[in-house]
Amino acid sequence: MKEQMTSKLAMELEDKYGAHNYHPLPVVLAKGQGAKVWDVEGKEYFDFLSAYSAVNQGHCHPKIINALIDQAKTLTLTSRAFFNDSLGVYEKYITEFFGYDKILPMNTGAEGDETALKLCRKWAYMKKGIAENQAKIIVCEHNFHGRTITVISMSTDPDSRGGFGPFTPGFITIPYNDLDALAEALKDPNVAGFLVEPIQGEAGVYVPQEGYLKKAYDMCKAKNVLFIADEVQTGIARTGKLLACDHEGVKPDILILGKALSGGVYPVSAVLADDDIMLCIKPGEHGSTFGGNPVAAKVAIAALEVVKEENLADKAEYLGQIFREEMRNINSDMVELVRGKGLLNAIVIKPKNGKTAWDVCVKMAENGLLAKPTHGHIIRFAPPLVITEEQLREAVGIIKASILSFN
Ligand code: IF1
Repeated sequence: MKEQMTSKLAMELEDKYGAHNYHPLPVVLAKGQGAKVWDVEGKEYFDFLSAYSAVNQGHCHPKIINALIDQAKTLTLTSRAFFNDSLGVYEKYITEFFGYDKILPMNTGAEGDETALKLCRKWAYMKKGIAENQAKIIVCEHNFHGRTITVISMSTDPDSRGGFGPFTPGFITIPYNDLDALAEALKDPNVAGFLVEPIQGEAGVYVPQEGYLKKAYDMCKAKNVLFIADEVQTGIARTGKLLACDHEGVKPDILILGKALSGGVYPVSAVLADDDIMLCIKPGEHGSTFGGNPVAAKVAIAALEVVKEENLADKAEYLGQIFREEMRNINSDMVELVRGKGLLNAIVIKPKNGKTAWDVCVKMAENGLLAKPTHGHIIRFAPPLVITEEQLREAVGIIKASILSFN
């Protein structure tokens, strides 16, 4: 007899049989639709994490789910040993959508970053004339680009990199949002690229000063260095524009996408670049079993069509203004700072009477809203972009009541 699933049982199973590489909030989800999720016992929540900005189009968006089902019943995986009738259609669609010559399709965000690093190094040796194995890539302190060994080799976070050495060489680390430090690092003739998050999500939604991205881009161009934007978390309308770089009119030389590229329905990532960069990788030099598979292709087309059809970027911009305004009006000294762009926002919590950001998140969960602290005292708020204004205002009420309950 199959045991009845309960939240308690689900957590026990994960504890006993799963690696302990996460510390989730004690909430067990069973259903999602739009901006809402439900736990095993049927309690309803506003989802204000959106799987770290992978569910921008809302949970189980019907258009994306139907694309998944239709293709899954037809042809799921061919490998790239052969052509198929979906990949080229997707490649045309996405390159025209973002304005690049070509895409290299992968699956996870980390694979997208790894692909961008390989592409940048190849370009350095083939086009910039840097000596083999001497290419350097500038990265920022407090970056987050994924969990693979080379990606954590760029990390400054002890939790991300501690105990996983030895690390991949060839990175120069500078402070984020510091153009003088970038100028200094760019003096090195072996620098091939600058990899940057337009907003540092994991670090706590750090929005750089106005003009930082444009100035950084111009400085890179002046030194024939590739500007590489990791928009895995900030892309796909999350910050109020299709890409966070669009706020400053910057077109990255290499663009990395992931997460909401599939609406949270399937692992899909992508690296976009023009021919003079992309064609540095020749047949057999890079790839992936699932990269660009027919299901990923059809799901990503549907996910991007939803972004356009439902005007998600403008919605994020409009609702984000309301959200930050409301957060700044909370009458509590626990709210130290509010920052963000579009519907990627965070509040910095000042502990009060021993209560921390974690306690606020537990209280919000009790009150029907899910969010999770990052780096201890920062709570990121990133609802699906399909949330309605009415739902957003209801959610703001929950956040306010939860924080004020500690007064
Ligand atoms: C986890 C963090 C966020 C990303 C950026 C690449 C990747 C990510 C800017 C890699 C992934 C995820 C990873 C996930 C939780 C989440 C996360 F808390 F880990 F740091 F969003 F901030 N570039 N971020 O944010 O993409 O390989 O995961 O598909 O590791 O728990 P991925």
